[in-house]
Amino acid sequence: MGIKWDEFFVTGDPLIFASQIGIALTLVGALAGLTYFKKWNYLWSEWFTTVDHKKIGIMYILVGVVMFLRGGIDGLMMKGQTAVPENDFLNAQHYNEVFTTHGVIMILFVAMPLLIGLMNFVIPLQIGARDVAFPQLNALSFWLTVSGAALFNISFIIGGSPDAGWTSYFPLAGKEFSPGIGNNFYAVALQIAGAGTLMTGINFVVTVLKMRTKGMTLMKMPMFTWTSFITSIIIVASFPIFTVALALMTFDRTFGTHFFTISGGGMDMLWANLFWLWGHPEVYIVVLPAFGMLSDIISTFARKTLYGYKSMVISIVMISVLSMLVWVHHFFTMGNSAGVNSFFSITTMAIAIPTGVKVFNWLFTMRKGRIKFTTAMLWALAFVPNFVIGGVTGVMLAMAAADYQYHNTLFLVAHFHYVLIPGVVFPIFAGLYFWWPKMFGYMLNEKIGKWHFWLFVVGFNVTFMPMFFLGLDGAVRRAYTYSAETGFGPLMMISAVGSVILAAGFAALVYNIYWSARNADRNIGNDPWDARTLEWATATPVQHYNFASLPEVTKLDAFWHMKKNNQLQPLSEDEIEEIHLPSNTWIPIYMGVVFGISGFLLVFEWTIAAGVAAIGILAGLAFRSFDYDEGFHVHKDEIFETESKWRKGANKGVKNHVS
Ligand code: HEM
Ligand SMILES: [Cu+2]
Repeated sequence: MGIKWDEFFVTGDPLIFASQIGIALTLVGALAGLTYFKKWNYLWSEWFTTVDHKKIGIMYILVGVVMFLRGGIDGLMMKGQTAVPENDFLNAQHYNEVFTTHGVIMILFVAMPLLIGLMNFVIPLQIGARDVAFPQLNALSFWLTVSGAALFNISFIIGGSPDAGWTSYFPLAGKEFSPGIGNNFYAVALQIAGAGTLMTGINFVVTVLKMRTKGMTLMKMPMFTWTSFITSIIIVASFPIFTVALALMTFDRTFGTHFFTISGGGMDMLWANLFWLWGHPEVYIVVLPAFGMLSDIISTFARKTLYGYKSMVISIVMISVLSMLVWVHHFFTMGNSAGVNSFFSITTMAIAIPTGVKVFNWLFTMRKGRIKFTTAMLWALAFVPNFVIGGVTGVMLAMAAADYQYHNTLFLVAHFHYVLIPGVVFPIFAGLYFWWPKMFGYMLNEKIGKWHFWLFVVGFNVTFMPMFFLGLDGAVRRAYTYSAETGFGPLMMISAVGSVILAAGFAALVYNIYWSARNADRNIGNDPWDARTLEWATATPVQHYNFASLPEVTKLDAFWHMKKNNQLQPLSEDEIEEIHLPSNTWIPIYMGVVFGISGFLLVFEWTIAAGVAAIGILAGLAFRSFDYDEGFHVHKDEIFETESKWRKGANKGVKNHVS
């Protein structure tokens, strides 16, 4: 088996050629810049080898934002192609590749890293802990995610992109119909990133169960902690299914087995079932933490305890159980009996009940609250009506008989973007505006934030609303073009214009990050929003050991009550004890690199070389086993100095440029 060397680089497409040159130049520029400004040492010791959940969280967020650029450009290219009938900006093959990489990247390398990044940064602080349960494992999760993302992303310049959709259904995704190596990138890169995600799930289940500070019972946990906890359980339950499915895919494509090929005695529907047994819970994996962030943000800016806390928790648990029982709604039209379809119709519609409960809880939390219209709150407000459109069209799709009409049309594409963008992307933006001061010690600019908000929300609706009507008129998804007689032209054009507005909104965010990093006020105190949960009881930006002494919790919204009851005593010198923290380690990043190399070789089906490279993985495990590093201690005087410095300026009140 071998790949011809002349097929190694993707050639013949001017767009891709330009990107190749662009990427090469950027790489050379970045490497030269880092060397010239002597930043390697800093990067290595402060970031690449860190095991600090806060830094790992920030790196996840960086990956997510960069990948959003890539996934967004894919989206814009598709909208450009379909803006007018019979366009030839992208040909059929290129369009297939673009919607495949767009879908995979948006879900696995945008939504997941951004959410896991925020979880990483916030959850240990919210539960009053010094870190996650397994800090080294956390770093390994991150570097495997980077490794998978890097491998997946190079496919379009080296070897060729996967092109069988983000669902990669067999038989299309098999060797017979996709003989190139593009789909190997899907199988191998997602395997590596998935392993990282699974470890994150395990880590956060243990962290929430074992690391909560004194007094924080389960029913006193902030809602973001609750949803992250349940999400982690869903990860642990569902990711292994994907692991198995991808492994079988690799066997079929690379080693000639026939798990999914009918002619060889396998079953293509086995893939569809395994994929969606993971894929549907995956939707909740991205949406639940987002719900949790919104809950905390809404209660902060409505200045009220979350309405119906208990019903909220019950709803999340119900959603998590139901999420494992609905997967067949993704293929109502692929030959199930009426009985099977009815069962899955009903379970699917049942999800609307707990979800509806949550929507009413958010509305009641805001009712009679003195709402502060910060940018973070605007995202939360816009979430409600937009997400409801996604939810209601979801119930329409859940009716199996009706789905025969909607299936594989742009109606579906509009539906899931109305779920994923208001339900995941809006909350992530809300979370970034909300926690940015905790992460970096300054706020994102609220005025640019409002530009970001309005452009993005208007652009989003102009892009995706027409797709509902196009879909009802019969426009199919994943089609690279259509004839003028269909009459799709005008709505397609409106939708394309919308995507440009949307992109301008995203550009405003990027500009905001740049502007605020340079110009924002650094003197903002530790609690600029008058918030309610424990992460705001720390310094801004957070001191590396999080809490000098671990806080004790008596109520929900612990920090709020501490403030109201004046329990925020300054620490005295004799209350301070030495703090034990884990040391940095090179092993996680090393593992990311060897997994990446081994995966790359496997993608190219150089199996012996891949096996040899995998020895490097075993070596990493061995090093880890013999690593007796016991961590280090932060000394009392250092803690005392840090603490007195920020506490002097603490609780300056709300000095945040928000009127
Ligand atoms: C930001 C602006 C976005 C634009 C302009 C956009 C546009 C599109 C378009 C045009 C398609 C393909 C339609 C077709 O079937 O021909 C598509 C598919 C898809 N999008 Fe997006 N999208 C955006 C954001 C997102 C986000 C944030 C997510 C997920 C978090 C997402 C997930 C997906 C998925 C999973 C598919 C299906 C891919 C497939 O058919 O295999 N998109 N998008
Ligand atoms: Cu589903």
